[in-house]
Amino acid sequence: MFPCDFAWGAGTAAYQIEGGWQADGKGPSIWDTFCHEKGGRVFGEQDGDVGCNSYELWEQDLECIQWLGLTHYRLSLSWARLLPDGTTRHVNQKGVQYYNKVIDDLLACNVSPMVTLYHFDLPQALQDQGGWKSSDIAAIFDSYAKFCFHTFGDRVKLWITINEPYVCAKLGHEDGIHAPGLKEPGVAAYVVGHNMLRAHAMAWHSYNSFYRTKQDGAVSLAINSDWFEPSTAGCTEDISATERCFAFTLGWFAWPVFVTGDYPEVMRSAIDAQSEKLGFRGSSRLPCFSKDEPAILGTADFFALNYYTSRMVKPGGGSCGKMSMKSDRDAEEVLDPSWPLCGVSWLAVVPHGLRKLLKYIKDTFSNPAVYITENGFSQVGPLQIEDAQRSEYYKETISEVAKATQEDGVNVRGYFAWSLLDNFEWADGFSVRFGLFHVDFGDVKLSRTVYQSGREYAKTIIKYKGGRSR
Ligand code: GBH
Repeated sequence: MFPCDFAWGAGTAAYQIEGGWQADGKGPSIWDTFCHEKGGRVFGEQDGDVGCNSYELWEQDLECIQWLGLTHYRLSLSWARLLPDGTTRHVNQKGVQYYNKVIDDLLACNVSPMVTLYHFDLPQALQDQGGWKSSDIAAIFDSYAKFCFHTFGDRVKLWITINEPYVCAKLGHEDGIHAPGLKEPGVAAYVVGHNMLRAHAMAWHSYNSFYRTKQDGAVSLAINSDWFEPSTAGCTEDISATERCFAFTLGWFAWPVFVTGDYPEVMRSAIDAQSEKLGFRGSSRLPCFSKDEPAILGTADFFALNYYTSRMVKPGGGSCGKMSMKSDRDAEEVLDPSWPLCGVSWLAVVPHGLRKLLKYIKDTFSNPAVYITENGFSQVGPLQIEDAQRSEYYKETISEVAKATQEDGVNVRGYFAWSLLDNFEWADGFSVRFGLFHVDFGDVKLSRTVYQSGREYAKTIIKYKGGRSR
């Protein structure tokens, strides 16, 4: 059903679980700043100061990982814990020790780490110099990446440079609902996305030139995408709106890396047309890649996909007369009434959307090796440890992945549930729970309790691994 070396994992991100925001010399990140601002934009003015306190309670997380029988664990490094001001001028040895212990403990338990270098938490010191909007950030990120490859790469074989550049760019710089909270619609997100691609590519080239021979690992970036379908099958307008949706999310990052070295033509022409309409003068809002810099094309050793949900698409949103990504894209996303919602309003449950998206990735990007680096279901409101519905959703989704592998011939190498633990869910604070383990945030011990969905996931792993013991 699944290849015997299939990766069965779960994921977390540093800011969402670690806490210890000032512990042992860690520098502040943009999420520390964003959460601490008065009249803040996070649910209940909550923050990740303590989170799941994984900085101190890592061993409990490891027990959860072992309990589930995972073969892989995806974690992210806190850049500001390792390099408090973001640069290699000053290394925080306590941070290095912490991640060394996590990685060594995992390997001692026969669990392979997949390590994300950047999951939304830029060192504040770098934000103060312009953050991802500054062109200098690419080289600074590259130094950080080299530092991590050098320090941890003897043991880490799967690397993700940047998690969801789409979310950082759009939610952080267009909508202002993620750190750094900027609202500069129609301009900043494209600049940020561009610099993230440059940063990713530089880091991949560094790995390729200086570390690959010795360390023999693989490097990619995690791209989030919904599955999109025309609202009315066969309707030409809906079909082209759907194309624009793909171009402005998945294509934005996947086209440069996997197909042409540049943005999708549909995206560029839509932005150009809208710029013209709005009387925009000056250089293109969607930057161009420089020939003097390392190539973007070919800078991924596998495809890393974060999939949560699906949408129907029709034209719309383009006539608001303002400069914004929405108006550039001119495509409206709608929900199919037959799709159940899970916890949060955006998460329509569409397991078969993942199968279709995987097939689309196979066909569009020349059959790459694919890791599903995130997929999951949330719970809000009263706590339900016996979360039968989430269990069911996981089961259905994994069976769609099986079909994609077996029937569609997609080269899926692994599946990572999001998330190992209930955690700080960004703008939603602790009000939304994505864990396979519940964390009791009301109790100082922050005790972890497995959900039914965690138990079922453990069983699924055993089933497919042919009786791996737990
Ligand atoms: C992931 O992004 C993140 O990588 C992860 O850290 C996070 O915990 C997980 O999602 C669960 O949320 O609120 O209507 O503006 C997934 C992609 C894109 C999904 C933005 C939520 C916000 C919709 N996300 N989207 S809305």
